[in-house]
Amino acid sequence: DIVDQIHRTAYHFQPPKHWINDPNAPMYYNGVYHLFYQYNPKGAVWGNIVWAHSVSTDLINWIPLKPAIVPSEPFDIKGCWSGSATVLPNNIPIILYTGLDSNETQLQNYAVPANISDPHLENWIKPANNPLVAPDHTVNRTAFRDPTTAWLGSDGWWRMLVGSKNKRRGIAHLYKSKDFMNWVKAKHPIHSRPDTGMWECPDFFPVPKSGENGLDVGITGRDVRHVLKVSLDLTRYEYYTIGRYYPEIDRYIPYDTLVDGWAGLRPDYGNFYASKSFFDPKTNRRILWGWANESDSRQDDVDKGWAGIQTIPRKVWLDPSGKQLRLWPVEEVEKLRKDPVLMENTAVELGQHVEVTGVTAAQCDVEVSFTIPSLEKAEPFDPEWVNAQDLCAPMGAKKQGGVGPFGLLTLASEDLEEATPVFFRVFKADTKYVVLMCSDASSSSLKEGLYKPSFAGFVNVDIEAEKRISLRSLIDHSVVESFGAGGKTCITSRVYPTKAVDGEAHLFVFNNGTEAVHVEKLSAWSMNRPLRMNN
Ligand code: DQQ
Repeated sequence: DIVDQIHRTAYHFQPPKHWINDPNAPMYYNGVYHLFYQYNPKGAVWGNIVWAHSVSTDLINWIPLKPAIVPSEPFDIKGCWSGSATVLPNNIPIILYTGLDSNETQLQNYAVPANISDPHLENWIKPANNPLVAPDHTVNRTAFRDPTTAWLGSDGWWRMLVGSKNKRRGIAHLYKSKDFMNWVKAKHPIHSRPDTGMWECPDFFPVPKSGENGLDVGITGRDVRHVLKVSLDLTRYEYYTIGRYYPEIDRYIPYDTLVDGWAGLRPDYGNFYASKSFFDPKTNRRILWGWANESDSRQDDVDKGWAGIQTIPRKVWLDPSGKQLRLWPVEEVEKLRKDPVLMENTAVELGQHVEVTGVTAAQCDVEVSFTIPSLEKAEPFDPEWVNAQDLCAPMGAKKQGGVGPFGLLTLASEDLEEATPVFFRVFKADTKYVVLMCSDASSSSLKEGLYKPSFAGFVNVDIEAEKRISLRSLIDHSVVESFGAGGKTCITSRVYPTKAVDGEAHLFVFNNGTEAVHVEKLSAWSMNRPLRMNN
């Protein structure tokens, strides 16, 4: 049977077939970007996990290599799970990963390149002194995984984190070593939190207090903040905090003004999991990769022959407020833009939808800034509304508002029966305005049996002072990755239109609020396919 491949992405990272999940050990080494990822070489469902490996010089075109790490030894015979790369001071990269032994005990292992002068680092060796770390009696042996990039303290000790839990307490264990080979568990975890469940794929990194540059791990100091991101197994969402890292006492302490738990800040409020960042010394950026799982059924995945994509890598830095991160697609993706179209100074009134013509709407990049002449008509905000996601379904694009909903109708059919609206809605609270951003898959497809969540997050902007807000969406057949207010709130949706496919897909600007909004400027580009994408 020829399976319909209309939902395969064009410029997102995908192998030709089979299942993928977490990005692993992203790194830049001697002029080459490496991406490893969890991969099932035998099918489109999770299982038989190996580390697939691709390389790139621009984060856009990717060359596939053979799997780098596959189950072969007693310490990883039941699976080679997630991990990270560390480039040692002598410029040798080393991978830390979780291996499952025959009892499915989770162990922390390492692998090194067989030939350091091979520019692709195709072959990896697992030395005989593995595993490096086995769970002691205080550690849950089946909840002990996903080692971070290690960092060297000024006291000469290496440190790494391993995700874990104790009953319902989420934990990031800290391990220390003088020689990278012998590791001891620190007296206490670097951080933990009750009632958050298993912390998968912890990511711990410094960010400068100001500016958009990144920092390599291990940098500390007065002008540096630290970020701890964890992936919550129980909710399948990620959250992060910003805080201070005190190497002398081996603790990370988040700012108490931030929520440390399920309701905390998220790098993405949609379908985005197991993310991992790395420092790119070529451009002084910190870059974050995340996995976007399918939202169709298991049978759909089997029929398609593939499942899972990596989102476009994002530059990450600290917002000048110090209160959240900002994320933005790496500028390399702009190399794929062609045939720009422009819309300027266009008023969009209540109930209007204005088509953006001249782009391949199923495969495009669109950036728009809206100005809002008046906030007078903003609907009242109920202080009980703490969870943004509860609001997006009842207050979708079709529910008329005051200021908003306004935004984009992505992957829309001509008759608008199918569309994934990405939009803002402004409310008036007691003393300030509250901005909600939604990416609503509920009417994305006429097909039944799909997961069609209404994802949402609040956007921390002073809309009263700015009177404008921006939105960017990267649209690629079955994925819409959106960035509100310059990357303050990001939402990724996976959608499977039946009518709004390829040449039948449309893009509109819409407003369903009584207050007219203005498109100050909208730029949209059709997107080329990379010349080389794992083929
Ligand atoms: N996926 C890996 C684990 C990790 C989980 C297994 C997160 O190492 O905890 O494929 O998606």
